[in-house]
Amino acid sequence: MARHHHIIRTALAIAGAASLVALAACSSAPPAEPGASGEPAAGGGETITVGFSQVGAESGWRAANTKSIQDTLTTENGFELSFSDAQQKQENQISAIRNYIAQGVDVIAFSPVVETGWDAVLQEAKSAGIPVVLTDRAVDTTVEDAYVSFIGSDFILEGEMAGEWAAEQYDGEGYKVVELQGTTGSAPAIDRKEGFAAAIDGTDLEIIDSQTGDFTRDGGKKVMEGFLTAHDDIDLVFAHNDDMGLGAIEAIEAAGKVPGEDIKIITIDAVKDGMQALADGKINYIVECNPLLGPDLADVIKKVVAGEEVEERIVVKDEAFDQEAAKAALPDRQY
Ligand code: GZL
Repeated sequence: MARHHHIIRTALAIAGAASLVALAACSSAPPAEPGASGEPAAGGGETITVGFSQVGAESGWRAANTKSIQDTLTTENGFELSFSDAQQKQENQISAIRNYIAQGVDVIAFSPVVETGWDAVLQEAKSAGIPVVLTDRAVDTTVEDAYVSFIGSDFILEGEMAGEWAAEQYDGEGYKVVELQGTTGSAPAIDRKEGFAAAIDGTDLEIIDSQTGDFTRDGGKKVMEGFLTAHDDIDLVFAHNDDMGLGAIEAIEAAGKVPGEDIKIITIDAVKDGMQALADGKINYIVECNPLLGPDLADVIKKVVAGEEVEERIVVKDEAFDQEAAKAALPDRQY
């Protein structure tokens, strides 16, 4: 039976409004008036210019996330979107954000590839009076009120959901676990690792190896090949995303073992390819990470530009699926 974690939006309002006022107060430029770009938009409002810096195109999740943002921040919906793909390099994101500041966009949004190293560019956006919205991943910054809202899943909970299921299913069998970590220094990799470890603490599951596969299918395959060479007693793979889990399946099959049986697999994302492998019995459990952040982003941006209160933290709800639940859910999956 699928487990459902309905994490509802955390309310906050005041801090969001305060941060907006603080932004305006700290900046040298006057606060962006609604529709600063001036062109009329559909529905009578002003067109809102948005600069978005995306992590890259590393996984099925990222492709679905990009589609959601580009399908929502359209001209018809009142936006003029500038979109950049950083190919998973922080320096590319920083230069893209600087370009958006130079263009004088109304709002900047981005999914930070890693948690740290953003202070300078976030201060520059704040000084330019341009509100920043975070999607998907969090930042660790000393800049006060660096962003007006962060929209994304609770990655620690996702790791806990994966670990709790593993504990329920496999505790008492002396399972040896290998972990395919996401991008080093990224919020999902740090938090999913933390959540999973906490959930299996006190069981006899043991993580015997852990390495980054950088959230890619090829990375997962290469690291799993190394694990299979180094260890002959692997019982379970915990992969921080479906794509690395799918790469691990290739490596396990090439080694003459049966994924989902000889070596169990738990992943996070629940994108279509992962859900298909789950339905086919090659993966045993998937915790969802909903990539469809476009509508929430559009809503927050419109409110920010209109000077309305926004929730500082919007936690996206996630579900989880076992093999039976995947078979039932597959026909209706949007991604
Ligand atoms: C999670 C997102 C992660 C996905 C990966 O919100 O940042 O990055 O889990 C993606 O598939 O590469």
